Amino acid sequence: MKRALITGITGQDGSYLAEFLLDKGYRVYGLRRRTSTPNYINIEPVLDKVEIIDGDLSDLSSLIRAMQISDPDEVYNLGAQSYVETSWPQPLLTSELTAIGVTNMLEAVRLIKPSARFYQASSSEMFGKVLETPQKETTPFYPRSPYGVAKVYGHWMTVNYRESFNLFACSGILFNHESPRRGFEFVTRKVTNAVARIKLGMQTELRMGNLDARRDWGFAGDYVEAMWLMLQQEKADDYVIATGETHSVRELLEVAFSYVGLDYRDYVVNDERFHRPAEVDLLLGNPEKAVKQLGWERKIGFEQLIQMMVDSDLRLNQALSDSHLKQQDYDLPNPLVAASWSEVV
Ligand code: GDR
Repeated sequence: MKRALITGITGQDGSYLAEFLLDKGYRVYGLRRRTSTPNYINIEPVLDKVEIIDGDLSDLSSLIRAMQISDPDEVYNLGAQSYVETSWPQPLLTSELTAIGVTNMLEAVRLIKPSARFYQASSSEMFGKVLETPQKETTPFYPRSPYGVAKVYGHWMTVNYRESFNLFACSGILFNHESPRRGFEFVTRKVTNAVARIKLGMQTELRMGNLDARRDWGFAGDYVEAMWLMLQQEKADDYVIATGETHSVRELLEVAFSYVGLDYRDYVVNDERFHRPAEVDLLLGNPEKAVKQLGWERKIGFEQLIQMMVDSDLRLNQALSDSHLKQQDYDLPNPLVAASWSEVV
């Protein structure tokens, strides 16, 4: 039985990957950072099937311990401070986890089990103020946030550990990928959740930032398969994972609101708080290398993805409204929330 260690297992990607690997018969270990109110909501359905190990990407000794306990064949480094906006007010924390955390994890692999295969969650944010469109593996980086800078560091460390120590280390340059499990602060989920709440009479307006930003949005469930495929190849390499389509935030609003018969212009309010100090205006990935070499393909398109998220948020908010829970209760380890959640997602 193959064994995998996932950092960031409680996040969107970690939870989809854990399910994917369990289906393939893996024994799955997940690194969990201690918080005063644990949030297992994404992995609730598989919590009894995965082994949780306490640890933190900023603490090398905890990663060494996690490697010793899990003795993994594959390590997926998905943990990070992953919200771009937070990286301006918290640049050092972002560097500590999103950049140095990668070196810590690579060191733990090198010291304890250098034969383990390593996946690094790199990001399209590394392309930032893009120097070429569409972006591919050879496109130079120009990050536009402390988060983007930290990801560039992690990416090059991964490449360097491959070239210096011969680790089987891959970097997946993933463009935005979303799902009903996306955190509420990210733009797709913020919109689909608001659409559901407005439709159900629980909210009257939606405060937004830059509507002209364009992103290449895919489905997270499709993207975790690409992570796994990278680690099954003969040779370690880096791959762009994207849909090859770009849409503006405005188009996202149109698709989400019109799906429930509403016009976004009646509800959306511009709010300076959600504009960023520096913006990434346009992302569009070219996934040709992954399609050819990994045989990877995305299954879910943009409209279908957004509609799936709106449907899920309608069910979730209806369940929460029926049980008189408030939106902030989502984050609490409340069994009722967990129950409604696993029913709807
Ligand atoms: P991003 O995702 O920064 O691309 O990074 P996000 O969904 O936060 O923003 C996408 C774009 O939408 C614009 N925008 C808003 N964004 C948010 N969050 N809230 C708003 O109200 C709003 N209004 C407009 C943003 O300015 C931006 O242009 C995500 C993260 O998952 C990273 O961790 C990952 O590496 C990349 O995707 C690939």
